[in-house]
Amino acid sequence: MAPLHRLALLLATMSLAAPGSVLAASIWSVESPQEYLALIDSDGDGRVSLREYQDYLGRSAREMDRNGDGLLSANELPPGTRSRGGRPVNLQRQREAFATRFHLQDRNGDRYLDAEELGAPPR
Ligand SMILES: [Ca+2]
Ligand SMILES: [Ca+2]
Repeated sequence: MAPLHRLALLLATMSLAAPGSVLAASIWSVESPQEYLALIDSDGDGRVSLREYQDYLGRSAREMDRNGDGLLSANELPPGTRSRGGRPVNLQRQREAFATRFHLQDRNGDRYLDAEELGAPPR
């Protein structure tokens, strides 16, 4: 598999419930890890911080949390999607899961992800 395919697969697998489907669509539209990095790198310094990573991956979930209680309940998820086991998606827990993934992807331990680290397969 090409690295980007693995990346898309990884992100689709790690994301919880509905936010993943939105994310997967945006991942498939980028051509290279460099483009993917540019999408996430909101301050434009050429590397992805944990904050940028969490903000990007959690963006669609935050938009869906209409009552702002930090949970995505069934009626806040798009029609046709279901949360795992019917339980609400906890956005804080989702952020923590993103952080765990971020640290795994940060192979050189400098607390930032470069394009190569972003495109690397999970270990
Ligand atoms: Ca950055
Ligand atoms: Ca790094």
